[in-house]
Amino acid sequence: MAGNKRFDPTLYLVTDRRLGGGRALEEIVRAAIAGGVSTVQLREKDLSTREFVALARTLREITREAGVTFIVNDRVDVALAADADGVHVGQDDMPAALARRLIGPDRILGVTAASEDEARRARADGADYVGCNAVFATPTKTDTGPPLGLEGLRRLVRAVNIPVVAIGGINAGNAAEVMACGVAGIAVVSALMTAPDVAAAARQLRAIADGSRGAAGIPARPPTAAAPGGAVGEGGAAAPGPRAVKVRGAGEMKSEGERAR
Ligand code: TZP
Ligand code: MG
Repeated sequence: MAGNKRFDPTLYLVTDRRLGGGRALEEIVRAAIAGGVSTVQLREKDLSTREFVALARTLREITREAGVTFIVNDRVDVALAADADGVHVGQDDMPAALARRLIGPDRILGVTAASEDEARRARADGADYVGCNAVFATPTKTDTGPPLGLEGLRRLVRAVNIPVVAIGGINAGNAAEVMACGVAGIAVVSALMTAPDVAAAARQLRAIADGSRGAAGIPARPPTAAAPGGAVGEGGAAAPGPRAVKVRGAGEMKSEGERAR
């Protein structure tokens, strides 16, 4: 059983096998974890269900051995079949409230949001974290709408009292300023999938993410829950150095007002 609601999104790898340059996805994921990736999301758009499940089960084993959170993109059924820690849905996927009912209270639900309204609705529907869509324009995903930019990202972070994970065009050159917006972590596809040395690239991004958390922008919130490595409570505006975010569980609901700054 998964149910790992205390998860660390600091450096969040979203996979895209097609960018791996012929390397096995398992090999890339292992290297990324060795370099410091804390959450892995399996994102597949053209596999059969059977192939998707098989690959998810393989990555489940790899991530479980490493103690890394494992999320499946889009597919609640595949997430359950692979005993993933959670599922991530977009605005055109399984509605978040239904996904929550299907996965139960203990698995992690991530929801993509492109606006403050979508982020608030995601939270109300049971999301544990929001993936912002997208900070910068990126060739990896071209249907994201206008990029949020750093100011839009800051507004989105302020809008909800659950962690926000930034995604879209993030690399070693901009990761620090993205983290400084108060996000709980950075999610990347190409910055790791295309890296010649995946472990080294992950190590570099992880160091930047750890070093620049809460450095500017939104003031840090004090930790409210203890966890190995130093956890923070709800909200992505983490104090410097935390390694785990305690996501909302039943009975832990807080009002949006508590996030007001
Ligand atoms: N969702 C929003 S942008 C994006 C996804 C999956 C792709 C991000 O890819 P990259 O290569 O990290 O810019
Ligand atoms: Mg989707």
